[in-house]
Amino acid sequence: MSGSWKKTACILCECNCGLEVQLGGEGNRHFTRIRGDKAHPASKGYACEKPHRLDYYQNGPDRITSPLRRTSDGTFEEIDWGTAIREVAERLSAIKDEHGGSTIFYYGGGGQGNHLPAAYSAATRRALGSRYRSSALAQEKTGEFWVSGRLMGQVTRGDFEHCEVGLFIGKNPWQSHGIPRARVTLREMAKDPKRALVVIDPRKTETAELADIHLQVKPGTDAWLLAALGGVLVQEDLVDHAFIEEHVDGAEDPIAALRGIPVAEYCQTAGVPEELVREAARRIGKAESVAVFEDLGIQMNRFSTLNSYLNKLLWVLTGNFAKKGGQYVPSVLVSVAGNLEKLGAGGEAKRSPVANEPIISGLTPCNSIPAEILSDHSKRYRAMIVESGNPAHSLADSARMREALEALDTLVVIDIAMTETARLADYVLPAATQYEKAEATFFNFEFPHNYFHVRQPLFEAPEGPLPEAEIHARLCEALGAYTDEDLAPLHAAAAQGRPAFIPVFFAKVLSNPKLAPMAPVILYRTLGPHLPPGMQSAAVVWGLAHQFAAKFSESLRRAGFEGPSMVQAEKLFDAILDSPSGVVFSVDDYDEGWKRVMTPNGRFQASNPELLQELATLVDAQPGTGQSEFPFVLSAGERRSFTANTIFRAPEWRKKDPEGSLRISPDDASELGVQSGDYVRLSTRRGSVEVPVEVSAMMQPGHVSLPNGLGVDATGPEGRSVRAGVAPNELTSLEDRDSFAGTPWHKHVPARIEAIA
Ligand SMILES: Nc1nc2c(c(=O)[nH]1)N[C@H]1C(S)=C(S)[C@@H](COP(=O)(O)OP(=O)(O)OC[C@H]3O[C@@H](n4cnc5c(=O)[nH]c(N)nc54)[C@H](O)[C@@H]3O)O[C@H]1N2
Ligand SMILES: Nc1nc2c(c(=O)[nH]1)N[C@H]1C(S)=C(S)[C@@H](COP(=O)(O)OP(=O)(O)OC[C@H]3O[C@@H](n4cnc5c(=O)[nH]c(N)nc54)[C@H](O)[C@@H]3O)O[C@H]1N2
Ligand code: SF4
Ligand SMILES: [Mo]
Repeated sequence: MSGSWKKTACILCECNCGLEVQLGGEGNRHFTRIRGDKAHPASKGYACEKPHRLDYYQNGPDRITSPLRRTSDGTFEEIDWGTAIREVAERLSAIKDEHGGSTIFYYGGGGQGNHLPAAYSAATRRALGSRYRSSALAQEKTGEFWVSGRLMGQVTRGDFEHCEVGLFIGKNPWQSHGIPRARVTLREMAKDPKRALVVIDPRKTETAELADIHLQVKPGTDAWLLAALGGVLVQEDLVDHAFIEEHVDGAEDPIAALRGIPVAEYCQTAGVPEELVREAARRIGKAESVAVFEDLGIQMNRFSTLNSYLNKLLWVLTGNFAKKGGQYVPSVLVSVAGNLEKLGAGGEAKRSPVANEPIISGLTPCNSIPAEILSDHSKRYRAMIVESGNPAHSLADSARMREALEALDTLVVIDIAMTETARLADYVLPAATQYEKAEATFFNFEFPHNYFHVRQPLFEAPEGPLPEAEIHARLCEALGAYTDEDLAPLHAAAAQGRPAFIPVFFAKVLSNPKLAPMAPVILYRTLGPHLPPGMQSAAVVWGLAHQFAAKFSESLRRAGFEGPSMVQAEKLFDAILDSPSGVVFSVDDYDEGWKRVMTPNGRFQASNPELLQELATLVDAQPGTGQSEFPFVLSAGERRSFTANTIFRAPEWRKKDPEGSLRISPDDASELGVQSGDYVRLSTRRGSVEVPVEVSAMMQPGHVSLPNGLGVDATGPEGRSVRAGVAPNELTSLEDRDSFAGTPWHKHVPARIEAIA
């Protein structure tokens, strides 16, 4: 007998494809069948190979089922929730009283599919007076955010479904996805003779194999290549003068700089034939529409912020914005990039308290976190809350990161599993998994139709773990952020239904400076119990729906939600609760983009003097590692068929290559005298490991690549610790980072390789 299909979503990458699942096995607590959900508005039945292994997440090793407290001998003891919440609140309050709330640092807030914790933790952070925070975004996207903030006060995405030319720079969407139904979209682009797929990657990736033009750049030389592409656009007059005239200020500065680019010389530095670069530039310049996606290959590499700028110039100077197939600004429920308007002309980023590093989108650069802790500065970070993140594994220089985490007065970790970070904590608070509570992602970037999906829980949480909303509500209550009396009128109104609740919530909470910052947990406590069973954690989404309606009433109306904005918000929230496959909440016209450009005059501001200055330094800069001791460039953290950050801890989830081989070119392998499966010693300035190699025609000589997410310490079947593969950040350094955004150069780690006799 086959069971019934239940709807949910995949949590393994930002796409969050809709899934249908069947449950069974012991206690009915396992996934037995999984398939794509055809009713999901974005993925439409698509799913890659990874979600079929999701039972290794839901029933993975090292699940935490009780709050834990570190004892004096370094082991953990189980404590009850009452004790855990009271002690965490007391210890953090003491730090706040003595040193100020700004010394309490928050990291994380969600992975690829769970962003409600970020919404609820905002209340705890405010109750503590915490000011500094960070997340994985501050080791990949903040450089791009800074460039986009300066350019237009917004972040853009590309319309790959409709573009004539699709350009991927340091991005391998065949494996990493990042656009809906990636493999379908890529194949369509490749098949259509009128369209072109252009890929910039030093490897012949699965995406590059499909490409019409593959610019197989030498690792770390994208700045030269992108400058050359821009140079051809300007020098062959392929720019869109009418668009620039109408929409762009300050274009003359980058145009003058690009006019002076020695194209032939820069192509040679980048290792790409000049004719192919010219062909790509002409294809881009003449296309009806161009969509671009830059990702880790250039964002975690030398000149990363300059790369982002040069990439934006390609589509700004060719007028590929606010039209079908070009760049767009999605309407979002929550902006993961934060408010970028302040970065507009002359805007200054805030600075971190100890290392004085730029804070972009409110995030402390990940590579400066150890320096913010390991210091005797009075403003140093003394306590830290880590939620749904594993910085001891995922941030540069794990050894230094562990030292910093251990030096904190108090480390509190909220996770489902005993991670590398949790093992260093003073308190570990166990969370329900993403399939045991209502959850949602704020990676909603589609256009012209955008969608949102609150997933309904599939399982009851076991005795012990709690959803983050409950954890944060209890912490705020223990911190005395609000009282039962404060909530009494809200409880009474909520019992009468949402129409009665709205005015009371606005009057008692939003117009009360003490309670407004607590809005997320107050909604959870008061509105939450009146939501459908299991959906209490979705309460904060009601507030987001109201915020969205106030700002994007037209987009909502086009999506079918009519009426005044208050009514639209209520209809939207009902639709979210009633749509187990997700709901289209926003429909836009292409030219809507112009209303979303947040510069004072609504025009792009294309001149960026700091980055133009850096562009000028390329003439004298050298490609390569520049270190004869470390002649190889190691890209540490490649996305492969069976990698998913550290969401899975059980190595068996991987169907192939359980140890995560180091990919190496055939030439380098024969020079070293190694074959696939042989072990080599891989060394960098920070560490040295033994790893099996895979001789791969994808790789060019001098470039080697390790997968991401491996090397976690899981507990195996007999209680023994098992570690499969290399933890990439045992090999990376804090100093290897961008000078503007502080983002790490994980894809450009100087390395040495020796055969093992
Ligand atoms: N399967 C899988 N998918 C994932 C994830 C996962 O763990 N596994 N993680 C998700 C997350 S969090 C993210 S941020 C995205 C990241 O998605 P991607 O950025 O696509 O992933 P990577 O494989 O890290 O890097 C992309 C490419 O950069 C190339 N590269 C290396 N050096 C250079 C260089 O010098 N120049 C250029 N132009 N390219 C270079 C690599 O060869 C690689 O093909 O993936 C998401 N999707
Ligand atoms: N060298 C190198 N390092 C890299 C990268 C690279 O390419 N190279 N890539 C970087 C990138 S792009 C990213 S995004 C980061 C990712 O690294 P992190 O941001 O650290 O994220 P994850 O590894 O996904 O860890 C997510 C954590 O959330 C926990 N979790 C899962 N579900 C829940 C839940 O419902 N509630 C709670 N509270 N916890 C939950 C998991 O157990 C896990 O510990 O890694 C980065 N690190
Ligand atoms: S593309 Fe991403 S979200 Fe979709 S099924 Fe694959 S891993 Fe999951
Ligand atoms: Mo990421």
